[in-house]
Amino acid sequence: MSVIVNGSPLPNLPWAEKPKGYGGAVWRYDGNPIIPRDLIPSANSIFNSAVTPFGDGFAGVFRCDDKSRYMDLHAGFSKDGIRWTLEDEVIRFTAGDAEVLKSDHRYDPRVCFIEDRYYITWCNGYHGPTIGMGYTFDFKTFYAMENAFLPCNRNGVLFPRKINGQYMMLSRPSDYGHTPFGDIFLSRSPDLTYWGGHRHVMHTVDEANSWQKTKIGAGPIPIETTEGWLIFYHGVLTSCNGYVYSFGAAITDIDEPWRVKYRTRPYLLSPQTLYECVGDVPNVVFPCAALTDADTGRIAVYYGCADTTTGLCFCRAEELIAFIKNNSY
Ligand code: BMA
Repeated sequence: MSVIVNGSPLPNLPWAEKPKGYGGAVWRYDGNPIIPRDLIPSANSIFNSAVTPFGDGFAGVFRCDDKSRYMDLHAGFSKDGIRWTLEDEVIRFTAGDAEVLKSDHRYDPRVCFIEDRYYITWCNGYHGPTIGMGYTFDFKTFYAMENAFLPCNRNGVLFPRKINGQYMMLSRPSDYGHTPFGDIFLSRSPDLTYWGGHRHVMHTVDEANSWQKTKIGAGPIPIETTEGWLIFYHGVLTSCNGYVYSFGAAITDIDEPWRVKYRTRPYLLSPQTLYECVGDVPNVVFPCAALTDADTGRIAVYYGCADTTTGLCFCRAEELIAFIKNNSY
C-alpha cells in the first residue's frame, strides 16, 4: 500500500515514468496536449475539465467553449484516460425546480464520487458566478441541484467523503469579473444542499512576485493520505503582461481540513511549454482533476492549458508529499 488511504487501486491509470534527469516532483506527459481544442466540431477550446474512473475505463465532464465563446459542459468517455470521445451535445440537466436550471454559462467542472454517485460542481452563472451542483450515475442523465452558495464564488471542490458527519466543500469567494484577489475557504453541509460552518483555509502569499500572490483556488478533489488531505491548487501572479496561472499543493489536517499543515512555496508546475504559454489566454496551467492508484501512489493530474487544450502530468504521492514538506512555508 502507498501513502494514499481510502482510495481504490487503479492499475490502468494513464502513466509515464519521470524522465531521467528531470528535477521536478511533477512531470508532463510527452503527448500533451491530450485533448486538442477542436476534438468536437462545435468547440473553440476544451480545457479545465474533470475526469474520474468509470466502468472499466474513465468518464468526465469537460468545459467546452463553443464558437460563439459560450461556456458549457459536455460528457466524455475514454478507455485509457488519454484518448477521449466527447459528446458534441451539451449536458442537459433535469431538475424538479426549474429555477435551479437557470444558468448563463457553466465552466470549470469538478467531478467527485461520493457514496453512490458522481457529483459535479462547476462555476455557474446565476446573477453572477456561483457554485452549481448536480449529479449523475451514468454520465448520460444529469440532475441539477441547488446552487451551493450565493454569488460571487468560484472553484467549488467537494471532499470525497463526509468528515465527522458532514460533507465539505472548498471554494473561492470572488467578484463579477476577473477577480484580482481571493483566498480558499471551506464550508460544511449535512445534506449537500445547505452550506455553513465556513472556515478560512488558505490565504494568498504576500511576497514580491510569488506565483500565488494575487489569488488561489482549489483544483482536483482532495486526496486522502497518511499525512493529511493532499490538495492541488492554482495560484495567480499578476505580471506586467497579465495573469500567470501556476499550481502547487497543500497538505491539511484530516479531521479539520481547514487547518493547513504544509503548502508549497515554489510552484509544482508553471506555464512553460508552448501549449501552456500560447492560446486563447496565455500562461495558464489550471488543474481540475486527478486520478490516483492507491496501490502504488501514482497520481495523474489533468489540467487546462492556456484556456485552450487539456494536458496531463504525473507525480508519485510519497515523493510529492516529501517535496511539499521540504518546500513549505
Ligand atoms: C479564471 C477562470 C478559469 C480560467 C482562468 C484564466 O478566472 O475563468 O476558467 O482558466 O481564469 O483565464
